Amino acid sequence: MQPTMKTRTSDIWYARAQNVIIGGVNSPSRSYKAVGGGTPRFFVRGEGAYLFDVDDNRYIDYLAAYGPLILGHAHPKIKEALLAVSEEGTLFGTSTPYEVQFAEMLREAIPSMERIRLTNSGTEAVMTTVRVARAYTGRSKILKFQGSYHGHFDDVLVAAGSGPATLGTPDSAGVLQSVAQEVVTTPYNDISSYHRALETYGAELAAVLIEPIIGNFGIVPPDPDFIQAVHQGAKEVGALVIYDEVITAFRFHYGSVQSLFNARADLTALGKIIGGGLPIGAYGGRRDIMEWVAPLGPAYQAGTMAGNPASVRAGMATLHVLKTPGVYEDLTQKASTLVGGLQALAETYRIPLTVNQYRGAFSTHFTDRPVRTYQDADEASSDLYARFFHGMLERGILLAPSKFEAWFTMLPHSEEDLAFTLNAAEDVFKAMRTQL
Ligand code: KE4
Repeated sequence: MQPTMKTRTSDIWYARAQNVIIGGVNSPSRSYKAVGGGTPRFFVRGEGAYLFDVDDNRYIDYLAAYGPLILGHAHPKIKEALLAVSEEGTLFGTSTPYEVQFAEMLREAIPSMERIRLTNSGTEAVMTTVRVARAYTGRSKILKFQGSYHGHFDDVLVAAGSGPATLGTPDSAGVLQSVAQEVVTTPYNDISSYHRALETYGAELAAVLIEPIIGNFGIVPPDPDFIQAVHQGAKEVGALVIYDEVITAFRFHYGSVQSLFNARADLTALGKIIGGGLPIGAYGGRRDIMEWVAPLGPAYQAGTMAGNPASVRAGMATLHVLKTPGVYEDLTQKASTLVGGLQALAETYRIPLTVNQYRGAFSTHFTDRPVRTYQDADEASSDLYARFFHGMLERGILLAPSKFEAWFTMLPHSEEDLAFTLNAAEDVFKAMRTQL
């Protein structure tokens, strides 16, 4: 029986946090509300594949800060970059050579980004691609896929309407009905619904906004012909295609999903990994579209910290490490070891489990059915995920506190870490079996 972990100091910090930070967290994802509650652990140190909480418990980390920490924590090259920044100055409010070098690295990896602008978050990046698409096309509506998350700006905090290809309804208080009415939502991996939406709203569509490989209702790759249908349909109605690659860029290989799918987005939004653990976002695309952005054009976007030396130099350091041959094969191998082990254990202990993997990332859905759409992911058991999450946490494995997130491998995950993880999972499945 696993000794119960000491969490007293996290309890104290959580009580104190709730007196000043709303919900005690600076992002709702970090609360444990989606996994039946409990005290979010408070962490003070990361080292390679591990995080250490305020009670000095060690966790093997598969959250990877929701994706950015592909190199692991406190990587020497990141330390080096940030030491230089701390000595030379963190922010000038001016142009710097670093942001030029960084933007050139991004374009070299993602050629469809002919012109680029740096921002401070993925939300800002996606939000601006929507604004620029509306400016360029002169159209007001966007189409997004149900269950996808694109950040917290109004246009995308929109839930699916009643039917499969309908106008959205606000998915957050404070989002206006008039804003939601400009958003068409349709199920991912559903070509006929997509075509129906285009028939009804195509002439009004500025853009189709897609996570080309879903990362926000687990990892869900597109069906073989889906991506091609998305591009073809958008082209036929004169809408742009925006790839939200905040999760996917540099996650699966050195570049974007576009080169894996032999596709070319009109606009692309980036974030997470490219900042090396610092605040970052970037958007870019076709030169004729991007030239609508101020100061060249009338579409405005700005930011005090945009392109700041700290985020940019940490980002460049990260990309340089990710260029190392074999890096992505190694991440994929780690994920495959975990996926194979989890599937075998779920079978042994008769736990309903579907695992979706794409190279170095995967997601665990407590259902015995395939997960290809948001609805499939939503119907998977929240209760079983919550039990799994807490059971693994108690045993020193940190997963995302939501059944809709993914496991991310990191460079420093060792064979021993993977074996330790699978042993913990066996323990938890054993305990879950007795409660099923
Ligand atoms: P940020 O504004 O959080 O940097 O990026 C927003 C965003 C945009 N697009 C996609 C596909 C994203 O996944 C995200 C942010 N992802 C979430 C969780 N999957 C971040 C976690 C959080 O909000 O705390």
